[in-house]
Amino acid sequence: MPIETTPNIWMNGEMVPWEDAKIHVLTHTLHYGTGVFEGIRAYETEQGPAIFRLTEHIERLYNSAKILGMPMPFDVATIVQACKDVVADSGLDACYLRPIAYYGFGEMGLATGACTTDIAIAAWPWGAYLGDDAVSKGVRMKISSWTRHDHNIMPPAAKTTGNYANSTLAKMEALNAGYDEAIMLNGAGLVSECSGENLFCAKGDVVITPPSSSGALPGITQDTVMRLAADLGINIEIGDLARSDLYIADEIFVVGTAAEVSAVNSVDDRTVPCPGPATTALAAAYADLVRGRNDKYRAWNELAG
Ligand code: PPE
Repeated sequence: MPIETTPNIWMNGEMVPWEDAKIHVLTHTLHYGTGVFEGIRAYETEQGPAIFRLTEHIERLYNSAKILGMPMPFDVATIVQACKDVVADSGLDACYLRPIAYYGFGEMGLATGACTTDIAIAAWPWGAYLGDDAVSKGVRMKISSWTRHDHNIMPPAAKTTGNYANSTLAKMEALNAGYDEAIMLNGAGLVSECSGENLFCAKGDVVITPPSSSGALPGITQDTVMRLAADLGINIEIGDLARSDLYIADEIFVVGTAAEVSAVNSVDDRTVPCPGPATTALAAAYADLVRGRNDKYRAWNELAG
């Protein structure tokens, strides 16, 4: 689906008209994948549009930059405020936000010492990432033939633009084979995560999600869902999962800012009961929370403007 445009994009401290928010073809990050980015959602709440866990997302952006060794030209508070300004400026009640920091035009070659970092923040409406039926009917998963990044190859805890070539290989392989999404194993053969979501797998009375040491991104939705599960009395543990654990699971769901809480109905054509009780309860609790209907976590609904 073509992107729905909004009036302006924030670039290095200024609002620039959407159609003028361009970069040079010799931008370092375009050539070498040396950018860091975030995906954040704003939701309509009774108090107005609120950006979910905005500060934590921007802190992760700065951690990604730190892992990459990328100097950042603004402080966290400035980028947090810029995101709030972008949502207010968009006039949207709900939207997806994409802050990105990249080495701009000026120097070529792999060394980044002489490069300056540019930051841009765009917002646009973005619907259900894995389809409108993802919660009720679930999605079809394929274990990817592509291995998730290793910590000493491309640090998976950094949301680096270049890391997503790996995710795109996995996603396209799954789509071309008629599936909805890819599950990636790490170099040791253990379950890591999906091309754009963290994974939870229930068996008996415990739900397991792989640790970030598996190569998974430390997901903000993953953390949110674990806190909601504790409140609901659902037993979630961080632990290792083998491919066969998925084949005989009682339920599986995947989570992310874009995908929210989405159910899985099969893995490599082995049927998984769907949607299971934990999936249904957590999807509903998450939908309420992000819309400001859970007083316990009100501080996570960061108002725009
Ligand atoms: N793993 C990966 C690889 C990932 O890309 C995401 C977010 C997650 C886990 C979940 O992280 P969090 O959003 O903090 O819960 N994927 C983004 C979509 C990527 C895309 O551009 O497409 C997102 O959900 O915004």
